[in-house]
Amino acid sequence: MNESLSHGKVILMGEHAVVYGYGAIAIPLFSHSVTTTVEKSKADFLDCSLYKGKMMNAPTQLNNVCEVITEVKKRLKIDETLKITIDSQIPSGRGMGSSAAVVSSIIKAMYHYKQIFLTQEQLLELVHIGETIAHGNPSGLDGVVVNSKTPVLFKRGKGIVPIQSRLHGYLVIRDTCIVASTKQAVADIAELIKKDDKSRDSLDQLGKLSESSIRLIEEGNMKELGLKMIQAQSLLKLLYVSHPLIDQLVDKALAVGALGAKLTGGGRGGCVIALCQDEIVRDAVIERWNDENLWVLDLNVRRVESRAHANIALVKYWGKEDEEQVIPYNSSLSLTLDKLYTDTIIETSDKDEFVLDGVKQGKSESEKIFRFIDRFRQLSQRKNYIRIASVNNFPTAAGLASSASGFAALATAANRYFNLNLSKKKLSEITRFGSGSATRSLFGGFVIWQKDEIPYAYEFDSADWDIAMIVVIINREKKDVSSKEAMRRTVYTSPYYPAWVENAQIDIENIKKAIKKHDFKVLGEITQSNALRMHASMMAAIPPIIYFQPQTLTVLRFVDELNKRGLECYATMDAGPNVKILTRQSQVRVIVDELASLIDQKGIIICNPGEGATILNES
Ligand code: 2P0
Repeated sequence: MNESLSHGKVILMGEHAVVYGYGAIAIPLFSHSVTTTVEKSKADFLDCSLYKGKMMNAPTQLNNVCEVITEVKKRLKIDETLKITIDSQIPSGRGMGSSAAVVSSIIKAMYHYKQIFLTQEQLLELVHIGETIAHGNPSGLDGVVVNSKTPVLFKRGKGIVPIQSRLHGYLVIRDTCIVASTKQAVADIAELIKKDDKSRDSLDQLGKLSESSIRLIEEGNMKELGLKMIQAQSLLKLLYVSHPLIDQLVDKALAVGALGAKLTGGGRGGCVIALCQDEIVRDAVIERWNDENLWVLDLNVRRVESRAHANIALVKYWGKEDEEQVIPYNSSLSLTLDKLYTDTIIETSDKDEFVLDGVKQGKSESEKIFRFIDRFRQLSQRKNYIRIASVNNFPTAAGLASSASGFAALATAANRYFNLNLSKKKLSEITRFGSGSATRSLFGGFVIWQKDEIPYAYEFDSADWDIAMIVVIINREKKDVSSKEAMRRTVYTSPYYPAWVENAQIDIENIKKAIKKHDFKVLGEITQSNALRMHASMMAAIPPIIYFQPQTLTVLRFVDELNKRGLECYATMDAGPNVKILTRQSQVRVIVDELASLIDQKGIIICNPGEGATILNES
């Protein structure tokens, strides 16, 4: 069985003005879709809400559907007879793109049935055949929007441009159930503007409102967009295309806090839309509009995918002055790595769920993640459930900074999903509650996590000089003492801890100078001694924390030996047995060849400086 989906559409701004060359903006109505299935059958058979029976006996309202099916059968050389089942949730005859969505879903399902690739051009051309039968002279707008993932701007004769929407909140749509002729409304306006300059002026203003709304949609400026909708409604009223019921519904929506409300489509009946910034206003509008013929379009992003790279500290963060507020004892400095990263998807769901590397996580892991997510929920006032799926392209929790890239990717996706638009600095202030080192993975190159009243991270240097890091994996298994617990134990029980903090503060100042001067020798020496001092402080804790394994020592001594032979390489380690070698891109090959006698090649990852966290895609 082959199933294909298309959705409805709603016009946000620009109806009527579009006839005079201005742009109109339409939004895909994801909440309302059509699904079509195609299967072999004894006769050509149609099954939809309007009709169930042989295609040859279908009523004339389905002429568009039958014509398109015949045309596709011809093009794809389908000789067998088919049963086509159409399940549409889009009300027909309401300007919501029902006919285009139905026809387009059928076309996609038939191509899928024949396993033939369908291009966008072929799809639109075939939809046009159906739309010409249904509407006479279609603009082509519906065919595009019912298959689009983004809002679109449509201009007569100029085609369609996608708009990257940052809108959030909800659009409530209410059917007045008054049937009106769009054709008549268009003709009446044409007469009106011939006689009356003021009407011409209203029409121009309407067109300009529509075009200036594009920027507001891209910026997610809901308030301004709402005001433009209110102005558009007044102008449409002046052009005599509103209706007393439309006016009443608009007033009711505005009275309960909608940011804007107006008719959509031809007017004099049809549908009304209200723009609502949150769930509270949405529900208030639904209550005031109290009707069965009412739909809600969720404008919020439904799926975001982000990527953040791991970072390795050259001056480490080890210990919290304030555990609850996650204030480190000292500032730290790291290098972001290009080859190690986490990809995270956040999507709207009917329950909270966290999946890591394809495995659904249990209560305690999930609770930690969702406590973090609740900070974003609180800021955005969006309370819906989400599914989080993260994939690390390297071993998790083995001292390779997976929590750093993990929480940085999660924070980046959440910032977008919850439409907060926080700057990276602000985002780093929240990210620390997931993991301190994750603040640094938001940025690329050399990054500092600055100790302060509210600690924050920033890019210190882009690292676009001859720098590389070789990651040597000695053990891929999850460590048995978490860094959080190891830090705490070191702070409370190690007599060397105060000396570590004092020294780290000196290291950070000196390493900054070395980076600015591109002094690789000093950079490497500080990196190596800082890591060993961190491990010395934790070995002195009670009970001791020993992340070293026999091979760790072998590699450390090997690096030391290479260094003595004149190669520029220095070792660092984190909360695990694996070793990272800071070196020059120009010396990587020699070092890796030398390492081959000690370490399996599969355990060696060659990294260059990496970029900051980014959004990979969204819909
Ligand atoms: C660092 N590490 O600077 C140090 C060096 C490991 C060794 O930061 O408790 O997972 O979640 O803030 O960030 C690892 O600790 O600790 C870490 P929390 P995190 O990279």
